[in-house]
Amino acid sequence: MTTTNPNGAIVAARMRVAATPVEERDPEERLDRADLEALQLERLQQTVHHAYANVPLYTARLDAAGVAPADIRTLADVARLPFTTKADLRDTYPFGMFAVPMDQVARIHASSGTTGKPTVVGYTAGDLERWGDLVARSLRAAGIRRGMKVHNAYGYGLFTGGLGAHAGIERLGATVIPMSGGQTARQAQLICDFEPDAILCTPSYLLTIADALEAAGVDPRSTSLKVAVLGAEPWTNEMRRELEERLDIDAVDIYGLSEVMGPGVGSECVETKDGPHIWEDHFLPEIIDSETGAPLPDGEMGELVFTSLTKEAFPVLRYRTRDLTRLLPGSGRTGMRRIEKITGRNDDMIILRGVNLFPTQIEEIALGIADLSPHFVLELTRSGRMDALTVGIEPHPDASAAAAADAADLLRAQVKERIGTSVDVRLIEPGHLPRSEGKLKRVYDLRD
Ligand code: DLL
Repeated sequence: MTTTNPNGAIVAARMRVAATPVEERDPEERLDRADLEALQLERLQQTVHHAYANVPLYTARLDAAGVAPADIRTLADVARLPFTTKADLRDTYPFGMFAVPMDQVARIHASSGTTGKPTVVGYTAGDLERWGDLVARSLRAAGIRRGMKVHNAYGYGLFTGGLGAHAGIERLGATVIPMSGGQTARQAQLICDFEPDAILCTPSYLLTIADALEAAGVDPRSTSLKVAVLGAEPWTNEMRRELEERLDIDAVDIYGLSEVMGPGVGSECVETKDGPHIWEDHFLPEIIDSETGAPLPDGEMGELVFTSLTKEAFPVLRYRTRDLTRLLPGSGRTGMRRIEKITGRNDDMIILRGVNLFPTQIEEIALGIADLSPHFVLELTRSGRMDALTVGIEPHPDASAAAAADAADLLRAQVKERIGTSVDVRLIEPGHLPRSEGKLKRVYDLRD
């Protein structure tokens, strides 16, 4: 059973786990807006001083902009600071933006990046402690408690997902099952044997695991799992509904990025499921116009930008995430603002004959058609000067050939109607598309 909440999110009518009672929340989660903003300002001032004094790139940038750390007198003054981008991390590869001597760096993570050098980030022991606390806060908001078993299928290693989630589970006092990604048949087996209450992985990987359970003759609804904390890639409320119904769980959204910390920059509350609350005591969010860089008011769509407020080894000033969303008032945690569920990144946007399209828009439409599966890829090709997009999609395994063909026609028609562009749809035999083991690659650009 699902219903739609006032924010348009599709939520389960019945929760499988309980919301966090107010008295079990961190004191910061209970701050009112004025006290939170006072804390943010104090921490912002410290961060700007620290970054200016210890990172040559920030010294040079602030000097060039004519801004001194002492000029930051209000939270709005953050807009006087220059932006930081992924290119800055690449240009200072590997450790040029660390703000503490190496003997204070307790851990390094890196993201592979699709092109060129990876981006490298560092943490002091204090940073790792705060990160563990924030992931614990995120998991608590998702309804996970001490005494529960948590199957962690985010990848361990340089990716922040595995080890970041791991520390939070331990910090919460729950039992961690450190699976990492991959070996999917074994994941399914251990879910049956160890009976975890919760699973942490990407939404696309949870689909793969559900398939593996079925392949092993296990009804995915019959496992011990009650809640999944899913993130690291864009996913829609339609995917939430699909996963909740398929596995009889609550599916909760966790957000983060390595440059800003890792998982747990923000997270949803299980009782509202209306977009991640940003843990604003540690990160100051802004929304800007991607084209002009101008700050936008709360409620308007734009690019999400973060300034860290407590990071020691790797402070970031106005880091441009390339994620597109808007800031909304808090709901489950009233003092902290939320972001609308992120369904697109600047980088993922396909411009097809003048129309902007995100892969999640296809996901949303495909999941509304019963005879289609959630497994699809997007292929961009060019013939002459015309770009074309083909949606390669597996029909639902139980659909007849005729039903699958009708479903493909319906997908084509709905994409045209709702997005305003023509695409080709190619049906692919069930089980033949590559399955996710982490972050799923959906778009294949075959244009030369
Ligand atoms: O993906 C950190 C993470 C791990 C978050 C596990 C949540 C769970 P990166 O590899 O640096 O870090 O990728 C960050 O992934 O800028 C978004 O584009 C995307 N992303 C992360 N979480 C979400 C989410 C980790 N909940 C990039 N919804 C971000 C949509 C997300 N996109």
